[in-house]
Amino acid sequence: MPRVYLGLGSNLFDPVAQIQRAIQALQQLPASQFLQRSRLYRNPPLGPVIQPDYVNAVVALATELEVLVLLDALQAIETRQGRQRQTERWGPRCIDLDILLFGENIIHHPRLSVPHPGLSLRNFVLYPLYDIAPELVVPGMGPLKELLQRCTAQALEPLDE
Ligand code: A4P
Ligand code: MG
Repeated sequence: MPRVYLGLGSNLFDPVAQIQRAIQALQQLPASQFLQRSRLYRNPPLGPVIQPDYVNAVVALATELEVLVLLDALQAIETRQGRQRQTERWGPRCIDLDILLFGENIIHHPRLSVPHPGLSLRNFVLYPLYDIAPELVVPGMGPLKELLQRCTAQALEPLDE
C-alpha cells in the first residue's frame, strides 16, 4: 500500500479542535491504515489575505484507495466539518486537507497536483513532515532534510497538547 502524507490546516472556529476532529475522521477512512501524526504548529498565515493564525499538522496513512477517491473522501470530511468553499483561494478555513505525497507518484491532473506544489516552500508542512518522516525523499524535489535547510522554522510554534 502506498504511504500517503496529508497536510492539515485550520484558522477558524477553534483550530486545535478542528485538527483533532479531522484526525479522528482520518482514522476512520475505509481501506486505509492511520500510521502517524506530527505535532501541531501554530503559525502566521501565508499569502496575501489578512486572516487569523493557522494551526497546521501532517499525518501519514497507508491506503488502498485510488488517489481521486481519497481526494473525494478528504473533501467530504472538510464539508462535514463545515467548510464553506469560497471563490477566493487562500482565504480562512475551518479545515483544509491537502494530499502532500501519494507514495512515489507524481500526479498532474485537473483536480490534483502531487507532490503538493507549495510543499518545498512551506515551513508549516516541512517541519511537521520531519517529525514523522525524517528520512523522506520527496519525489521530484529531493531529500526532506535538504528542503528543510532552505526553509526557516521562524514563527513556527509547536503546541503543547
Ligand atoms: N487540489 C490540487 N492539488 C491538490 C492536492 N495535492 N491536495 C485541488 C488537495 N487538493 C488539491 O482546494 C482547491 C482545489 O485544489 C481542490 O478542489 C482540489 O481539486 P481547496 O482546498 O478548495 O482550496 P484552497 O485550499 O484555498 O486552495 P489551495 O491552492 O489548496 O491553497 P493552499 O495551498 O491549501 O493554501 N497559511 C498557513 N500558515 N497555513 C496554511 O495551511 N493555507 C493556505 C491555503 C493559505 N495560507 C496558509 C495555509
Ligand atoms: Mg486545500
